[in-house]
Amino acid sequence: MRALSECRLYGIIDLSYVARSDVARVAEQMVEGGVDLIQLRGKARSIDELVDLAADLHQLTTKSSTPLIVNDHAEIASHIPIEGVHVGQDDDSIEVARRKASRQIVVGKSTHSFEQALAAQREGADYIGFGPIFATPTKPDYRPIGLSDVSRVYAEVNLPIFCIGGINIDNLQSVIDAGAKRVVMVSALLKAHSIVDYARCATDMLA
Ligand code: 3NM
Repeated sequence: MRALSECRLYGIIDLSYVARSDVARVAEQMVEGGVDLIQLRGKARSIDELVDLAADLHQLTTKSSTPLIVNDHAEIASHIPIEGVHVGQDDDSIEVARRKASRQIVVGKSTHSFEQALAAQREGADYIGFGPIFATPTKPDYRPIGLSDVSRVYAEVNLPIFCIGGINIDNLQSVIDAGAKRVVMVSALLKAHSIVDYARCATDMLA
């Protein structure tokens, strides 16, 4: 499986943007465009539905060694050989997520400030999301944190750090210039006319 240290572009298949019937096609396009790791996110979905989707998706992602991360529910890892789980500040702790998975997996955590990023490192996260950098309809209740702490977080947190929130091709260079090496894109990628071309453009910029 691809190591996190090699991952630059993180794509999220968010079921509020992608119909269930379209999940496989979107994942294939992400892989073809060079997305390095993929998350399945279905906030209002049942665990059973997510287990089914993750099982199908994993058959596909494993062919290209693309790690598959599932949002929120670490217990899915005890049913399906997914590579990881992603938890938020109000979800399970890293320790509880690891226990629920009952095998060794990647555990990532959302952080929304420099202090939370340091705390996630102390807590034992394998990687962090850092944002929302810009305002985003995908996570509308969160205040954007902007770019000012990006270089500090990269300098002082010794984990793979993925900037997230409102990032698209038009503002990606500003995120890179602020010090980011890795980013997550959700709506920009999912709404792109060609996911393949959009992802290729982003991975070229991040190379
Ligand atoms: N987490 P888009 S921001 C899922 O800051 C998520 O932790 C965030 O979506 C965080 O690329 C976010 O469409 C939404 O803005 C990112």
